[in-house]
Amino acid sequence: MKRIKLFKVAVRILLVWLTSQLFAHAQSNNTVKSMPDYDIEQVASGLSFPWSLAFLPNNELLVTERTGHLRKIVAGKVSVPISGLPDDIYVKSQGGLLDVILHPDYNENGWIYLSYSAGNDEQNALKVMRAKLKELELLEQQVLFTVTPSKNTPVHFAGRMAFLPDNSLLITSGDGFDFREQAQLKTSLLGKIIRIMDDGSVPLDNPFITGGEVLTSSDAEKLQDVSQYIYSLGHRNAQAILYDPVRQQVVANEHGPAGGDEVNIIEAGYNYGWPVITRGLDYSGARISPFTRYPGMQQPWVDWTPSIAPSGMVMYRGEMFANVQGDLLATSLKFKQVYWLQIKADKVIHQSTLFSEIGERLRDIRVHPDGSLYLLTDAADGKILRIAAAKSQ
Ligand SMILES: [Ca+2]
Repeated sequence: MKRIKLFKVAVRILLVWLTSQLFAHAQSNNTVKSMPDYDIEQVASGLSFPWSLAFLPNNELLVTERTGHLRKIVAGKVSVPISGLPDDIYVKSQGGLLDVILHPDYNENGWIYLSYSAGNDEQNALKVMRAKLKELELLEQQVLFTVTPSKNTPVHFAGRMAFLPDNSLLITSGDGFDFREQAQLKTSLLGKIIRIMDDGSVPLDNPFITGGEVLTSSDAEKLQDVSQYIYSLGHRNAQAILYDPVRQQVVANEHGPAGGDEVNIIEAGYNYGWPVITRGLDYSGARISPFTRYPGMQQPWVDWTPSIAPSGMVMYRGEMFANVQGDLLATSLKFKQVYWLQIKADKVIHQSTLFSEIGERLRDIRVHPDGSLYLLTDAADGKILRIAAAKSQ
């Protein structure tokens, strides 16, 4: 009898211990973090569909307006348009002046990189240029890259850029909407992530380069082979791309059709599936593909079905919001808020939304060197908003 009682007690202790261990494990894996108190401050307004933002030294800002202007903002004052932009910028529907980023060695070399759609209704393409800024004038302009083939739709240009540690530049290129099958072709740069060096040359370790040989302008035929510029394929319309130096990862998001918006961890040479695999439907409700999986094609890291229409995205590495460290923040055009994707051990363990009180379509999010968040609203009277930890009382 005594032995049985002892056994029962032991089992009970073991069960209690196991339960506590399981509970602790669940807690440590799923601890949902919350945002501390914050203040939202308006930095600037009166911007025409602002698309992207870069932080210059001395707390000055550069902002692109999709409608074709680049402006500098000093102490909340918006400048007149900066001169020296190309004269072939194609402003229509989703096209116009798009991304702006600084070279990683900007303080030494002064290079500013811009993406834009160029051309006309019949023939247009995404281009990337660089230039140096002197007061309100762009100088030493160089067009570094033009997506081929050109297309005849005013949508799905993509156009986001991010530098890698070796000073190569990743560029997202959209599928042009009517040309989705080209996202799977290595002979087309539509529906791709493209990689060039900071001077526009071909990085010799690009995944589809032919034999790793150095190409010069005399190799005209080989230069026609656009596959050497491809970093990854099977993308629809990637509206954000970033490099996280801590996890040493490239992360991009993209718009699906109706459903099937995605976040992907981007690896050189991988195929992300569009339009062969998708969880989205055509806008008509028709099925685009019967497949959500296919051999040799990557599954999304995150799938947003129904769509949220993600736009800008950052991996937060600032100091101001310690709770958000190492997590993704993505703006949403459709739901007018920021999606906070909490990451643990390379897994998105929780999603929540922030800043819905702003109540406007959001185009971009950037982290200021001081750790505060800058948001761009997508409007004819667009604003720059700054979100900072609330000052202690
Ligand atoms: Ca995909």
